[in-house]
Amino acid sequence: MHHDLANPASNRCPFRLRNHHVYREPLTGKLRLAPALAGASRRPRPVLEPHVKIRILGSAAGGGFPQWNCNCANCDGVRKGTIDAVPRTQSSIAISENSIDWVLVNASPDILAQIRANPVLQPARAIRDSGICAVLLMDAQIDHVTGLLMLRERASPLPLYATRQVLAELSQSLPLTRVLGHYCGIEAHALGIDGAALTIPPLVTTTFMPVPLASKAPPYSARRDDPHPGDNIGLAICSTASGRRLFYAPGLGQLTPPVEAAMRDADVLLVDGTCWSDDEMITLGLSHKSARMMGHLAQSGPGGMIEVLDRMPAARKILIHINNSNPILREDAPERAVLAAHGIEVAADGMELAL
Ligand code: HKS
Ligand code: ZN
Ligand code: ZN
Repeated sequence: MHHDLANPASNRCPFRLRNHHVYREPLTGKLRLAPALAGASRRPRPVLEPHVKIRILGSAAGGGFPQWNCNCANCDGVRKGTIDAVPRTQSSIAISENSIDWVLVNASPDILAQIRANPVLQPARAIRDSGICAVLLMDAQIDHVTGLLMLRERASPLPLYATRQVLAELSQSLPLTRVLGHYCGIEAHALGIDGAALTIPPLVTTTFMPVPLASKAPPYSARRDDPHPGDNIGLAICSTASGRRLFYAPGLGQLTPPVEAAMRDADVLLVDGTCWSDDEMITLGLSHKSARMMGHLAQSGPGGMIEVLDRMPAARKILIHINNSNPILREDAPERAVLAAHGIEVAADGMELAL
């Protein structure tokens, strides 16, 4: 699938490199008439190919869909093929400007299947090679980091971008970086949460701005009950060529002012779709915890994600990190019709976005 922005918002990106000849109409990669000028005696204006591509490698929450140990109606139904739903791997996205070098955002336990399903990530240039040029981690959750172990055979140290807190977890409680030191090695880059944006080589027209989230360190962490800014981040990804932005937050429990601001600034929102209702997992007998207790804002109900998205100007609003228990996994569910009425989409593996 390839989706362009249907109705891009105005150019709000503070980075103005190379954008002097980029227009703000929908990006199609072809010459076209701007609607206001159609029929007028003006020459068509060139519209450039979108520079920044975002590939959704995985769209499910931890455990994937179906989840290995689950017999809920969704998991059972998708296994048997009796419901209108497609399987999904654990959430991860990849970002590229040239379709050759990709920054992986979160390394899911399903990374090998995701590489198999996305030929652009496969070796193309040398006897040993990968399209993955760097990995950025948004937290230290098992469903977001354990894929790092699968990248151990690479020939050079893996550039890894994460906050100091996340890097600390990965050298202490879950010491993946120490383990990987005996294989490819890690080239660690600490992400600041002071509102500064960074670039990740070899990408040059994409900036990444970490946004601190109010949430907790993972269950395994020694710091679980002592939360700090930097334990979890959202990510504002900006194409400096088009000025368009995406806000990515697969785990979002609370709307703090910086999150609200980043969401308002975004042309595309790719946010927490874990649960439809706050008590979903309790009602189904799957957990004793509500979505909120697990750091996830449910879609329905007062103050829920639908209400949040309703007040955002983004051209596209997409849910990701969808738990196996969520009724929106069924294409024909009434909950899906509710989302559609609010202009909200549901991510699927293989979906591609462009900025
Ligand atoms: C299931 C899981 C549910 C699930 C929960 C969370 C819990 C944890 C924490 C999550 C996720 C999937 N698939 N991470 O049993 O159905 O307490 O911090 O992030 O991906 S939240
Ligand atoms: Zn998760
Ligand atoms: Zn299930």
